[in-house]
Amino acid sequence: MSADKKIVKTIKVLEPKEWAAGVPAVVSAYKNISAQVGPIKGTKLLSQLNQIEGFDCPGCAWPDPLDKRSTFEFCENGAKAVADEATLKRVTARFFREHSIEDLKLASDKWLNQQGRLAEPMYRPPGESHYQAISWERAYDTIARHLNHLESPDQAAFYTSGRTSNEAAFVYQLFVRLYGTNNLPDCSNMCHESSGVALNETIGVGKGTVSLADLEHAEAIFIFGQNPGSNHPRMLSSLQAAKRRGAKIVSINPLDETGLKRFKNPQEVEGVLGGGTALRDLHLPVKINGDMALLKGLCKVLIERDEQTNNVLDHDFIQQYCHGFEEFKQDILAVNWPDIERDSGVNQQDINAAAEIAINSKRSICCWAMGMTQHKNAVANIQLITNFLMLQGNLGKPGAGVCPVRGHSNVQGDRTMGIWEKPSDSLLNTLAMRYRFEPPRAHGVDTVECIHAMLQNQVKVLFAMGGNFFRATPDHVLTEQALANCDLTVQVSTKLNRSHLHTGKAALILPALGRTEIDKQASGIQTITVENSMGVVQTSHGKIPPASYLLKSEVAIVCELAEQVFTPIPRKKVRVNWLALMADYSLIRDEIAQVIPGFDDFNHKIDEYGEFVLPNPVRDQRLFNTATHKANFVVQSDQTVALADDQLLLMTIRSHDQFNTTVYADDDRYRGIYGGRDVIFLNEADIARFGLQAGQRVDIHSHEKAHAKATRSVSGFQVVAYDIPQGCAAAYYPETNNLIMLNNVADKSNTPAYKSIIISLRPSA
Ligand SMILES: Nc1nc2c(c(=O)[nH]1)N[C@H]1C(S)=C(S)[C@@H](COP(=O)(O)OP(=O)(O)OC[C@H]3O[C@@H](n4cnc5c(=O)[nH]c(N)nc54)[C@H](O)[C@@H]3O)O[C@H]1N2
Ligand SMILES: Nc1nc2c(c(=O)[nH]1)N[C@H]1C(S)=C(S)[C@@H](COP(=O)(O)OP(=O)(O)OC[C@H]3O[C@@H](n4cnc5c(=O)[nH]c(N)nc54)[C@H](O)[C@@H]3O)O[C@H]1N2
Ligand SMILES: [Mo]
Repeated sequence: MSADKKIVKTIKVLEPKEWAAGVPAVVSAYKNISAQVGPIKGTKLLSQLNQIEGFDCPGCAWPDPLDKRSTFEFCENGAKAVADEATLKRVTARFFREHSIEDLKLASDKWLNQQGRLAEPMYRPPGESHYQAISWERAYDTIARHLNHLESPDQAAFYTSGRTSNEAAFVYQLFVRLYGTNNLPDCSNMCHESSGVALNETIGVGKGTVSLADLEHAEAIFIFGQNPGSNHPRMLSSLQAAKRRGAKIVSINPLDETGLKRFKNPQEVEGVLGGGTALRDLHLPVKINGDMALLKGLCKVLIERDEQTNNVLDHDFIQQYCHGFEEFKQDILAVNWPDIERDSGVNQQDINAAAEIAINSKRSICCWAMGMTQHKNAVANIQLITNFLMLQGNLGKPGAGVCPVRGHSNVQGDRTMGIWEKPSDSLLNTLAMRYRFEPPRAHGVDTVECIHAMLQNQVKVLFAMGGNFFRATPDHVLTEQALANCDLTVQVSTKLNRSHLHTGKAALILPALGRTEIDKQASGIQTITVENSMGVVQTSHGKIPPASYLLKSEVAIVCELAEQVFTPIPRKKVRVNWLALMADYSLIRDEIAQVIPGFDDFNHKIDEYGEFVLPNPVRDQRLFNTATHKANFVVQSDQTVALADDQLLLMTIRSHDQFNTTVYADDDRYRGIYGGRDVIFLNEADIARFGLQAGQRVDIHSHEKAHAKATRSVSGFQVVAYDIPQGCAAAYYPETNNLIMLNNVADKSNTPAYKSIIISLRPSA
């Protein structure tokens, strides 16, 4: 066995980089793909990435330009995602004979992923130490037997990660609801749920309101808690275009992320040879979770200036479209600068400078990602961002709006297709009418609730469509126990990960086709569709032969399973011809067109144009489908996390060489970290205050609240002195997930507060 057991070696720390992309990004893209599939096939694959007739990048959800796509419409990290999926290495039955599950638990996330593509269905019988090969028929039969023996359909839960296509997501939610439950937790519960909840309450739509064109026409762009240089690299091209048109860019982030400093566009000669484009005009080094105070400060400057000049706020917009302005104004005017400075960690002068940029802009956009959504008060954060924009009428006009930048490439589309534990009545009513059944009405469990339900033996079967449930969720101690309580856990996957090792009593691995692969069904080669972060629905065509003849598409897996599950109940089967849908995905799109608003003429639209834009009432008509029928100002009470003297607030973040729980390599080039991931970034003053030294190893302990005893810990993290506000710390996800308690979640959205963890440090033994 050669799984790389953990060896502690010194991690090399260099100065963070001053610019992003450029030649190193291109070199890294080609190096990665060549290493996995060879140079010729690699170059060919990259040339098909994000082209109209090619495949959609399985990386992030950043949109492709609608009109002018360059031949290099991909980024370094998109190339890594493609290379990772297209790898020539395979995990076969032999691999599982050679490695016991216990042994594999000792391997790193990186090593597990590097073993290659899962090539055949595998089964772990109860009590066995190894997985064994199983046929698809027997695998379906095993799942169907478990599902059909549960006392209630609510004893099963069906997770989704965000790579699943619209077609697969639609048949999946239909199957689950026909089976009888709304237990459809998804990765969104851990990601942008806070954005959805916040925006639904304030503006009546759970999605962003801007398009790529808006971004390029904005006069000011505020970027809160996002690291696009690593996680949405193609966004840098849009920011560059905006910059060249004279836009001002403000970054609000505890870290001065390299990607927002300066960008060398690898698609331009200037980007290869020249000095690149400076992006952010201003960086506000906010303390972790200091954004509410900062946003209140920004709103205060705008409101007070308007009292003097009467030309800052858009009074017509507020009058005609908004609700609750007076109360909001009084609340904002009541906050004082010493409190704002203390709670945000940013001084009044810098907040004034940012407000000045807003005041001088007629069209402003706010972008944000996980730095805003993964705190206890995440929903309040996002409502304040929205309210800040509303003050100047920055909703529903060109060049302005809210822009939550999504994570997984189809996480937004999966929601649109009905992957949601809290479905709307209108979706359920439409499903009821079209498929003539009474859908379950009670809301299902979200991701955190699912873990609680498994712990209490209320959920006994977990079926996961993609993702890495065990590793992505909080509190490994409890989550492992929760999964072990299940009678059966099923992972539909492309690559080996920890969720295949921490399982229920019995476990199945069902290997699926990836986005890059040709999907051939009875009627011929199939097209799938996805929806990007800006509400554009696009087609994707797999280009390479499947990694193994035993792989099945996610659509096929759902349809064949549904056939099997509903066989003893023919009444349910007749409503949907699963095998016909599986044979021809355009029939699924016909169903989607009947059920999901905005998809009329779905097949025709994609045949004709390849892509189309979904309606957005706020963007298109300034229509706010909220309880008040207006855009709501919301008064937020202050919520700072209290810390004891020996405690810090930890945010868990992504490196440049990972995709969520998939670790490609141990480097984080932009932040200057090489050869390891077990690091903790600290301010020099804190290092001195705790009597530590850079380079030393520490154990990290987490606490439920200030002064409380430690509950969880991880050990052997190398201290790195970094430009981060005092009292704050940063470390990589997922190595630190065990530190997050299951009940440390955001109000209203129930998203784990992955970026607000109270910790203390002790030197490692
Ligand atoms: N290559 C690559 N691409 C990806 C992913 C990946 O792992 N790798 N993941 C995908 C997914 S699912 C998602 S959700 C996105 C994630 O994209 P991001 O949200 O950019 O990812 P994170 O690394 O979690 O970074 C959060 C940023 O928020 C900052 N931050 C943390 N706490 C706070 C705070 O309290 N206030 C403020 N203002 N800032 C804060 C951090 O310093 C960091 O810059 O990327 C997607 N794209
Ligand atoms: N501490 C901490 N934890 C976090 C976060 C954080 O910032 N900090 N971020 C959270 C966020 S934003 C998210 S979105 C979640 C991510 O949670 P998940 O989406 O559950 O996790 P991923 O790591 O994206 O899942 C990777 C696995 O998906 C499978 N896979 C890849 N492509 C496909 C495909 O096309 N089909 C199928 N069936 N399987 C596929 C592969 O087997 C791979 O191992 O993690 C959350 N967890
Ligand atoms: Mo995400």
